[in-house]
Amino acid sequence: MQLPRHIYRTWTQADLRQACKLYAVTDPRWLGDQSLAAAVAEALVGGATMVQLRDKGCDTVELAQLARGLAPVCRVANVPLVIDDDIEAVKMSGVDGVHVGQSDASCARAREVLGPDAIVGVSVQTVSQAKAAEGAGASYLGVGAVFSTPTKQDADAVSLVTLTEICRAVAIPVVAIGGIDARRIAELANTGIDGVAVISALFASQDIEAAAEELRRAVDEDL
Ligand code: TZP
Ligand code: MG
Repeated sequence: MQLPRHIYRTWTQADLRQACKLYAVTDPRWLGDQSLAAAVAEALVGGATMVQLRDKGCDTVELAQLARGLAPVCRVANVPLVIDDDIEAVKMSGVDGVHVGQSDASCARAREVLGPDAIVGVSVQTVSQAKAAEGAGASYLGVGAVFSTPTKQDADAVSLVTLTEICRAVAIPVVAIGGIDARRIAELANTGIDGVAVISALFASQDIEAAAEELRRAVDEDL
């Protein structure tokens, strides 16, 4: 049975700021013979604070199915779960929200379809995109790629100066993404970000739980 999101809980902006500390973005490439739920559970035990289901190879029904599998794991950890890029899959699965990029459905559209309590995250690369997303009802912003990354080779680069300007320009939480590992988190210390979003630093690791612990320690100590 699917538990509708509004019966489960909603996330305040203060909750979301905490949830943005260590944002785990999934990638099927690294799973091997481990299930997605098992990999995510390890990340959560290690200290991940939000999860995004991201799988460019799935259609809407498949994404909704995967999301239904992850939802109980995230709920036990009291961590929000959002889906990359697919508003319909969010509606079907009843998870907490969606993350949209600049070439996906608009933030305003996502907000309109999912309602005022849903989480709507938006990827931005400039101050004007950041202000527009906040004005359109974004819950948080993802900014990147702050470092180059093999995970998304076509990602636009965002300088740390622009990242800092974006953090100053908006009141909603901001997470940096792209090429971030525990060692590089200190480089982001004075930008004003609330946390980091990572794919390979977590899911390409042989020990996801230990990787999450190390990342979380760096976030808590360095940001
Ligand atoms: N958006 C900008 S960079 C990126 C996305 C989805 C990939 C981040 O992956 P990694 O492995 O943490 O560098
Ligand atoms: Mg997208």
